[in-house]
Amino acid sequence: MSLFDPVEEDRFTFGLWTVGNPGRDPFGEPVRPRVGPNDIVRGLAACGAHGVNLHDNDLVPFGASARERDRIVKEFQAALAETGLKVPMATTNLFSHPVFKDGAFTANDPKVRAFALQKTMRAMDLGAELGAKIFVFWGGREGSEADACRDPRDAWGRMRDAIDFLCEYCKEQGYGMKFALEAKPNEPRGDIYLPTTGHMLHFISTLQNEAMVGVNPEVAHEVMAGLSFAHNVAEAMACDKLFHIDLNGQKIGRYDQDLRFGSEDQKGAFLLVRLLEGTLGGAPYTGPLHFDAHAYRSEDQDGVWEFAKGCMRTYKILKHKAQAFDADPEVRDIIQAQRDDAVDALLCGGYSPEKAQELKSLDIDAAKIGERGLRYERLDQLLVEHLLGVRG
Ligand code: GCO
Ligand code: MN
Ligand code: MN
Repeated sequence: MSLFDPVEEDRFTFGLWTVGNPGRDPFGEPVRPRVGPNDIVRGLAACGAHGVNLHDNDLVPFGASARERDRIVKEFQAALAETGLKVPMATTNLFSHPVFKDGAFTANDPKVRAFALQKTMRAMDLGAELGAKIFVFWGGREGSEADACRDPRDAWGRMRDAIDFLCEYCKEQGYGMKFALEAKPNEPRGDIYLPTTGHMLHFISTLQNEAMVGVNPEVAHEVMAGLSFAHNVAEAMACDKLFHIDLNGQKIGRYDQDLRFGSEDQKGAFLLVRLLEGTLGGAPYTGPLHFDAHAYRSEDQDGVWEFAKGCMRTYKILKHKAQAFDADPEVRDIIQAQRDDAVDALLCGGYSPEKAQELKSLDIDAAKIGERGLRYERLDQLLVEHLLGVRG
């Protein structure tokens, strides 16, 4: 067994829709036959994944009878038991069916909003039956092209009403789930409401059950918005709101590519893994590491499993490199060079009149500090050398 082979403690998960993606795109037909959910579970287990996540309709087709649903769920549970795979997260498909073309929770027609709530409560029942403790909300259709169709404040308020309602439903059922909201700036809508993780964090602070709601940031989505993914994740972690994460790869300025984790922007991926693993010294993220990505359209099913193994392997390689980087004495020396514990103590722990006086009378040589080189060129070069494998 190699250092980079996945093990249970790595908490790697994939969605049924990710390794099950048949390679359809807006310009072309599927290139791979559809693989059933139970075979996906077996394939993922063989790759070393810990869990599988799903939308309601990834498992139970839209409109299936109650009997059919129960049979499908029973067979799926048998596949889970056979392989030991878990279902840490579940979600609702509120985007595929034409009924959601104007949105789900934010649609103008109240019957559509009622249908979306109905479908989500059932998806939560399904998730609970499979043991999911995280429920994701990705509002892919919650947006607009013809912006004159509604006051955007109504969309915001409807979204809040829906999440408030569903929190209460979840509590009443005793499901013990946490909600994770996933932002995206556009695609499939021209503009999607609540477009970034920062917007979501503020939105959450207005909810009735704020404590049970966090975020599910995705690499591709923040990069599409032109933002630093690691900075967004760090804000969520600092607020204790990183409940789930969607890992993938994305080129800047493109459509949502959902590429293999670490296949693009290796430096960004390195800094993200370093943050999640806390190798610099901060508290690590301990939730599931979910890959929301799919294989290139050039691949057959063997290529899909290569893709899945690649996501996990690259994560572990980057974790190893982050540990080596933060243990490198030269790196530590550069980062620690500006430490001043006495001054830091004045800046922590809030305001007091004495501290204000002390701060005012501090003799700080701004000219000298301004002249000092910070050696960040060297630091970044060290990062590049660790990443390229010539150091550490
Ligand atoms: C996308 C999204 C989705 C969601 C998924 C789970 O851009 O298509 O990332 O893959 O993550 O629907 O909510
Ligand atoms: Mn996603
Ligand atoms: Mn996405």
